[in-house]
Amino acid sequence: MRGRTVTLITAAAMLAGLFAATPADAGTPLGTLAAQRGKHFGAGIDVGQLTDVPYTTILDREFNAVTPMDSMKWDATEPMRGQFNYTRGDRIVAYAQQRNMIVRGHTLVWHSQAPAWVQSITNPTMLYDALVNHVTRLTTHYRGAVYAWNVVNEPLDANGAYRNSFFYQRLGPSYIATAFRAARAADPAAKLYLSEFGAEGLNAKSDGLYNLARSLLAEGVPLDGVAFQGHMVIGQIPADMVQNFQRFAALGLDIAITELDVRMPLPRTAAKDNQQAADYITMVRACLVVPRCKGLTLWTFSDKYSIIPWTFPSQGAATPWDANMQPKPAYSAIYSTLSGG
Ligand code: 9MR
Repeated sequence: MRGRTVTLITAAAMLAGLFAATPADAGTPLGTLAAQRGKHFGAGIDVGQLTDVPYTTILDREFNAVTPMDSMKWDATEPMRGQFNYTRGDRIVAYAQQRNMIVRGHTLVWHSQAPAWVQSITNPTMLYDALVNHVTRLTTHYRGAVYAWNVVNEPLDANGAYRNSFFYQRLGPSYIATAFRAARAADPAAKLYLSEFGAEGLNAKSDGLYNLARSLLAEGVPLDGVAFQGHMVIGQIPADMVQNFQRFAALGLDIAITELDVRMPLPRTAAKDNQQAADYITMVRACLVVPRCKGLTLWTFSDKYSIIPWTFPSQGAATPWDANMQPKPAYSAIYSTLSGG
């Protein structure tokens, strides 16, 4: 009887620890716990948020990695041909370096947030030159400061075929290899990643991504890793995600979860919060159980700056801290999982 009571209390305490919002300053920083497991724990951030003290208090305490959400994209860094602007990216790097955080660079070649002048280059040789120049200049400027680059972002369509982007239309699939080779030539030490969304589980898109990664490696292209963005929906984490991650790792590649959020249909309820907490556990655990998974990055960690409400109308509350920087059950869930629970 006594033993049974103890068991019940323990189970209740465990559940409370897992699903009740613990004060944000209660325990060991998540970044420290992740580092103890050999992983980084990162946040997507941008310069506009760095003066938000309640926000940066959590950032500084909990995270050991950052990704600029927009400041290193082509439209930010080379808005006019040959005119490079590193101001915002440099601020992120300086912020990170002062706090011993690593920086994941995002992103060198993407069909979106590419300035009009790039998109309007119809001559393949000129577009090739512009691409090589952009990649070379960025990776040279941030050599030694950026630990890993998402070199090419979202090159596939939902079926796993090449996305019919302006890069693909003018250069064919070789623009991908070209970008990786230029990045490696300029910064031999940075880890070079291929990034995609919707490829977390086994599906047509991840099959396409797997075949692309395998063929790049077969051609000797300097590909080091695959970035799974991890824009997830509550209750819909693919059951075969770890199996999928493992097949990429088996190619000899690193992997990372690079833009994690778990959105829900609004309004928030306790039941949805608990489902979301369970989903964050599944995501964190997937990285923990795959040795080649280098870490996770949240996009971002507070609902105040989450892109979900304006990307997916009537959805939101996708991050572990609410818009007032109060931790949700997802925070406690990540905490327990990284602690070994
Ligand atoms: O977080 C980014 C947001 O600030 C931008 O307005 C948006 C524009 O496309 O891009 C967001 O981040 C995207 C990321 O760079 C690539 N994967 C999808 C993300 C959400 O759109």
